[in-house]
Order: sequence, then C-alpha cells, then structure tokens
Amino acid sequence: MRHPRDFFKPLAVGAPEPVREIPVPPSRMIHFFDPSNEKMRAKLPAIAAKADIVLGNLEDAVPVDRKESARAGLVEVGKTADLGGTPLWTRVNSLESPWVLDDITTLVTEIGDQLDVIMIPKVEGAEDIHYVDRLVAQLEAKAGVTRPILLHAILETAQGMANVEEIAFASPRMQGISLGPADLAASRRMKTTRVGGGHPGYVSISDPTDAEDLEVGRVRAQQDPWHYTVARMVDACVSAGILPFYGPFGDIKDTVACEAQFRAAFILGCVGTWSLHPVQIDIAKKVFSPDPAEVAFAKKIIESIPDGKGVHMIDGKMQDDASWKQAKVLVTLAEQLAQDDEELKAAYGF
Ligand code: 1VU
Ligand code: MG
Repeated sequence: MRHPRDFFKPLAVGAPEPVREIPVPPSRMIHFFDPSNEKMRAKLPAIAAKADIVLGNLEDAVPVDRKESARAGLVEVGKTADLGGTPLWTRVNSLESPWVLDDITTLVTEIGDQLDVIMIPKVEGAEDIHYVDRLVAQLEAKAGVTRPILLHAILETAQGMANVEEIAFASPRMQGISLGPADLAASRRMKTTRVGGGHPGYVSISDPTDAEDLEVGRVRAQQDPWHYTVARMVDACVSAGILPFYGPFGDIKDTVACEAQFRAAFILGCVGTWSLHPVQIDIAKKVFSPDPAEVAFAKKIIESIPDGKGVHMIDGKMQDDASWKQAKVLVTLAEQLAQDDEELKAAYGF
C-alpha cells in the first residue's frame, strides 16, 4: 500500500495530477451502446442528447469476433462523433481476458482526452485497480493526456463484494462502483436466470389465519434480493467519496419492474443506473430526478429552519438538524439537475 502522503502523486512521470474531488455531473444513467454496431454509432449523437453519460461497451454482450471492431468503432466515436458535451465512458474487457491490454492501450493513446471514465468489470480487490491505475498513468504520460481518466469498478463477484471497501479506496482515480447483478448472481450461485430485479421465489410470507389450513389467508411479498449488496456498496462508495450506481435491468419489456428496481436503488443512495435500451433512459431520468412533491417539502424544511438547528414541527412532522440535512440532499440534487433542464426547473419551482 502506498504511503498516504503519496496517494495523490501521479503514478508516471508526465501523467496528469489525480483529482482531489470526484466530479458530480448529472449521472442518472450510463447508457450502454455496442460500438461495433454501425447503426448504433450513427444514432449516438441523438442518444447522447437524451442521456447523461454514454458508454461504449467492449466486454460481455459483444461477440468475440467483434471485439476488435468494437474497439475501433469506439475510437471512431471518440474522434468524430459530436456528443454535445455528454461524457463518453467505456467498459473494457475483464482483466483476465486477452483483449483488455489492447483495449486500454488503444483507447488511452488514441482518444484519452475524450474519455472520462474506464469501467473495469469483475474487479476482485484493490490489486486490480492498482494494475489499471499504473498502466493508465503510463499511457496518459506517453500520449500527453491532459486530465486524468477516472476508473469505475463493477461489483460482480463474491470476492469483489467481500473487498468492496478496499476497492472503493484503492486509487484517487476511483469514480464509482456499479452493481453487476448477473455475474454476481452466478458467482454467488444464486438460483436465478434474471438480470437484476426481484424473483418470485424470494418472498416473505404472513402468518396463516387458519391453524388447520396453512394455505389460508397468507400474503406473500417479493423482497429485493439486491438490498444488502446495494446498501453495502453505497456505504463503501460514500465513505470513499465516490459514486454508487445500480447496474443493468435485463427485462427490457418490463418497464414497470425496471422502474421499481431503479427506484429502490435511488432511495438507498445510488446516483444513477445503467440503461441498456433507449426506453430505459426515460425511466432512469424519471426515477433519479427527485420527485417534485418531495423536493417541495424539503424546500419547506430548509426555508422554515434557516440555521438547520433545533427541533421544529412542520406539517405535523418532527424536523431537526438531521432531517434538515436529508432535505439538503434532495434540494441540492434538484438544483443541480435543474441547471440544465428547463422542465425540471419549472417542476421544482426554481
Ligand atoms: O429502430 P432501429 O432499428 O434504428 O434501432 C433499434 C435498435 O438498434 C436501437 N437500440 C439502441 N440504440 C442505442 N443504444 C442501445 N443500447 C440500443 N438498444 C437498441 O433501438 C431501436 C429499437 O430496438 P429494439 O427494441 O428492436 O431492440 P433490439 O432487439 O434491437 O436490441 C435489444 C438489445 C438488448 C439487444 C439492445 O438494446 C442492446 O444491445 N443493448 C445493450 C446491451 C448491453 O450493452 N449489454 C451489456 C451490459 S449488461 C451486462 O453486462 C450484464 C448482463
Ligand atoms: Mg458482467
């Protein structure tokens, strides 16, 4: 482990200084596209106009025979596409794959100044981040990249989960962590074929109303199998000053369940999610922009308690120093999102 005084030193001579604070632009959805798909590349400027972040995916879902064309397609996007200021990220292949070295080398040296964040799949511990950290610094120095490229880990193995805190703290490049529910389910030997979301078998059940017939009057309610994972990931990220994200929701047609899963993650502290299909961009935007009614009440709390101290009754509810801080979280997020969105500005009454 590096000495704390060296934590913010560049890892290669000539690499840019690491950032002290992780930037927090609107990050409600990281929209995945396949850069080997010419049609998707052509539509990217239109997608970027709607999405907070666009990500060229090189890993899972890209077939082996298109790995090279996906990488080349992403370089083309970085060099030529007008994304109107929407951040461009990538997800490179995993560290044990034969493609990742060329992914990182090509992307940093060819489009390093266009790339905000590199997402690293299947991160298992701090050593994975340390490897990429040094490599990216060497390549940044070689290519003359002027601002540091940040790293984002996907939490998708039981080992990564057990080491989530050390992953979050591994480098000043760490921008955030996403949940990878499909790989994580496989790694944990969870018995599900779903990509995120609930499962009808994961329920709690009310007591029977009839002692003789155990089936009578029993209510079953599905539970969220990702609750523990998301909550732990949020704590790890927040304690390291980085950003937690939910991940993929694979049932593209079930927009209702997608919205529910995104909302559960939003309430627990995630700043955003992935969108795999254009329809999920709108769902994420709706869910990860706070509800105007909740923002209105939060504003009322802040206006009624200007110094944020003491105990107060507002609309029959006790408010104090702590609930004032909760209100601040919502109003600060609403103010930030309203800056670039006239519709939200009007909805929040700013
Ligand atoms: O109307 P058009 O034909 O011009 O366009 C289609 C389609 O090309 C387009 N579209 C997209 N455009 C941009 N970004 C996308 N992610 C995207 N997805 C689709 O929208 C139009 C309508 O499409 P569709 O409803 O007919 O959907 P398709 O059957 O074409 O595509 C569905 C999938 C799921 C295959 C597609 O959305 C996709 O490839 N999404 C990304 C998948 C991905 O990145 N997976 C990896 C991350 S998840 C993970 O690793 C863990 C499981
Ligand atoms: Mg995965």
